[in-house]
Amino acid sequence: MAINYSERIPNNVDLANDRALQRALEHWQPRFLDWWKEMGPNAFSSADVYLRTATGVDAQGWATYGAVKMPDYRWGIFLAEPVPDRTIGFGDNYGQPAWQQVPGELRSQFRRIIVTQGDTEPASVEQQHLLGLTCPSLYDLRNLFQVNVEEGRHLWAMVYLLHAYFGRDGREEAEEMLARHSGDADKPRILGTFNEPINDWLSFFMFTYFTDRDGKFQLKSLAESGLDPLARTCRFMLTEEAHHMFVGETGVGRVVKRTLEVMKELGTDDPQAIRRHGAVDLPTIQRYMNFWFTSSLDLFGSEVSSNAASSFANGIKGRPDEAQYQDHICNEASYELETPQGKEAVSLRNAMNEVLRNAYIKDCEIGVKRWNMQVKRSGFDIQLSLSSARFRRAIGVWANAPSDPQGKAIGREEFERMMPTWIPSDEDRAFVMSLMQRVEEPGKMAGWIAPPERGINNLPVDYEYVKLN
Ligand code: BYC
Repeated sequence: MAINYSERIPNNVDLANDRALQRALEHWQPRFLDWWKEMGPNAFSSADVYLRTATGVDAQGWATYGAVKMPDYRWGIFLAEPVPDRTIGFGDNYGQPAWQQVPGELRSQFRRIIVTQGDTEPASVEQQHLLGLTCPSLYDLRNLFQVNVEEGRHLWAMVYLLHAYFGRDGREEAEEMLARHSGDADKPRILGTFNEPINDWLSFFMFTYFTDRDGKFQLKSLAESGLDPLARTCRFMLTEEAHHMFVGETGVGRVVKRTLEVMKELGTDDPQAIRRHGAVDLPTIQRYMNFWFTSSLDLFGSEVSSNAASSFANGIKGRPDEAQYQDHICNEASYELETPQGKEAVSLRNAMNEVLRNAYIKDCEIGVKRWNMQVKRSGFDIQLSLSSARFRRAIGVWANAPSDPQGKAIGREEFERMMPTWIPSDEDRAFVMSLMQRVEEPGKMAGWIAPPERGINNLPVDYEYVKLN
C-alpha cells in the first residue's frame, strides 16, 4: 500500500476521492505548520536532518532515510493495511464485524479518547521545544528531531480521525489541539505528565523511556478497537513509537555507562566526587526515574474506572494483545485490587486501567534490569529500581495515601519533608542543567554521556546527522 506523495497531504486513505475531507484537512494544515514553527524545534528550521520518513506502511516502505529540513517533513495520514473481515475482539459486541463508521451512540466516548490521545502528541513537542540548543551530540540531536516530527505525525493521525468521522465537532477539536499548550496556566494539556517541563536531556531520556511506553500500551489497546480506522492508525503509530522508547532506554543506559566509567576512574561512588567530574551520580538518576515513572503511572487513570469499564464493554478500547486472553467478554470476572483500605474485589471491566498499568510496569522493568546489569558488571553494589505504584500518585486510590518509594504508608509531614530526597530537588535540577552544553562536532559526546554503540541506519556514530547550516 504505497503512500501517495504527490498530494499536498501524503496519505494512503485515498483522500483525493473525498473532496470535502481533503479541503477540511488542507485548511488545518497551515495552522499545524504555524504551530510547528512557533512551538516546535524552531531554532533548527534550516538544518538538514537525517530523518526517516514513511513511504509505505509495509516493512520495506516505512523507514526511508534522507536529509530533510524539518519544516519540509511530509506529515501525512498513514493507516496500517486492513485485516480482511476483521471482527470486534472484546466486550459486548465480541465477534461482530468491526465498524468502518462510528456508531452514533458511542460518538462522544470515542471522541473523548481520540482527543485525549491526540493531545499528548503536540504536547510532547512543546515540552521538548528548546532541548536542541543543549544537545549532547549530533546523533542525539537527530534522534530528538526524529521523535518530534513523528509526534507531529501522530497528531495528524488523530486529527484525521476527528475530521473524517466526527464532523463539525471533530473539526473544532482539531483546532483545540493547537490551542492548548503544555504548561499553559489557562489552557494546559489534558493529562498531567504532558504539562511537566523537559528542560534537560536526562528528563528527555526518562520521558521517552517511561512516558512513551505509556503511549505504547495505550496505542496497543486502541489498536484492538472495534473502530477499524482507529485500530489501523494505532497499529502504524506503534511501528514509529518503538524508536522513541529505544532512544529512552539507550539514552539512560549511556548516562549510566558514563557514570560507571567515572566511578571506576575515581574509585568511589561519592555523588559529589562524581558530580565534580561532570557525570550524573546514580542516586540522581534514581530520583529522575522516580519522578517520571510515578508521573507516567497516573496516565493510566484510576484503578477503578467506570469510563474504562464502558470503553471495554462497548468495544472502544481493549487490552494490549487482547488475543493472549481466554475471556474477551469479562462481564463476570473480578479483579483483586490493593487499596489503602486493604484488598478489594472489583469487576474486571472496572479494573481495566489497572490491568494496563500492571502490564506497563512489567515492561518498564526490562530496561531497568539492563541498566543494573551494567552496574553489576562494573563491580558496584548499587541497584536502580522502580518505585512502588503507590508512591507519589495524583490519580486513583493511592492519590491521598502518602507513602515512601517502597510503598510503605507514612505521615503527610514525613512525605513532604522527604520528597526532595526521592525526586529531583531544585539543586539536582540545577546541577543537571549545568551539564547541558551543546556539542555539535560530529562524533563528539558531552562528558556526562557515553557514545552509542552504533549509528543510525548502519552509518557510523561520527556521521554528521544534523547539518546545522
Ligand atoms: N492527568 O475514570 P478515570 C502518548 C482524568 S501517551 C490528568 O480514571 P479514564 C505519548 C480523566 O481524563 C498515551 N487527568 O479516567 C507519550 C478523567 O477526566 P474527565 C496517551 C487525568 O477515562 C509520549 C478523570 O481523570 N493516550 O501517546 O478511565 C509522547 C477520571 O479518570 C489523568 C491515552 O491516554 C492524568 N494523568 O482513563 C507522546 C489514551 N488520568 O474525562 C505521546 C486515551 C485520568 O472525567 N485516553 N485523568 O474530565 C484514555 O484511554 C483515558 O482517557 C485515560 C484515563 C487512560 C487517560
